[in-house]
Amino acid sequence: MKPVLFSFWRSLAAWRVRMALNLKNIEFDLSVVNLLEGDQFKDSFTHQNPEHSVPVLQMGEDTFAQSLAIIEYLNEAYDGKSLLPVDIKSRYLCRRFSLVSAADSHPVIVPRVRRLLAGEFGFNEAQVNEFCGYFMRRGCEAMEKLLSQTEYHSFSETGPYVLGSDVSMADLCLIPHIQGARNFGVDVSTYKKLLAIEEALFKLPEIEKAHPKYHPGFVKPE
Ligand SMILES: N[C@@H](CCC(=O)N[C@@H](CS)C(=O)NCC(=O)O)C(=O)O
Repeated sequence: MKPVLFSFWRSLAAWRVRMALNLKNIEFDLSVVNLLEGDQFKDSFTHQNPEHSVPVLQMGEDTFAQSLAIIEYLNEAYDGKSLLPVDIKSRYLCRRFSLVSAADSHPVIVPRVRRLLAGEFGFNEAQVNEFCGYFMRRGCEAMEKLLSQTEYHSFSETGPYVLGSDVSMADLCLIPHIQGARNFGVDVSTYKKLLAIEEALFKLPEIEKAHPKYHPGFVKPE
């Protein structure tokens, strides 16, 4: 039986995992969890993940959650393209870059935070978007600056991705981050290094086919 990924088109974290599965050449089915309609709180989903969030990856009897933990698991359990570098300093750099988005920006822009801001703190839609845009912009700025620092910049001589010639978990965090920033009105045109990496990544079919626009239920942002 194929693995099932519980996913939503707008989820940045589920997007990371779709790209990882494609890069590892693992066929999977999608099960849509509509986060805007509250599917994450239904009993049928809650027993999969008590955090009420996607992605969740069902593989046989096993259930996996937390996108970066899933990516590392897939990397260790499956042959094929490595999603993290082998050299331990490069692995650290990969994780550090990934966490700028996955740990420091993305967690504060998710639906549960937006609901809280609007419901408990009276933010209107523009204020919620401004709040989210602020954190996504900070993430973009940090990633763009990191790429200029010697330890990251030296990779750029070997290839177009965050860590040079090999696509890594860092790229899987960068792509959804840029789109997430756009979704909240951030002008990303100043982040030239991020945009160049994004463009190179979308030339890969494994990356292209994971785009939310191919996801069931996709709604084109206005
Ligand atoms: N750290 C988790 C984040 C999971 C997460 O918060 N996912 C969001 C979508 S990107 C979600 O399902 N949110 C549901 C909600 O906020 O109600 C990961 O990387 O997997």
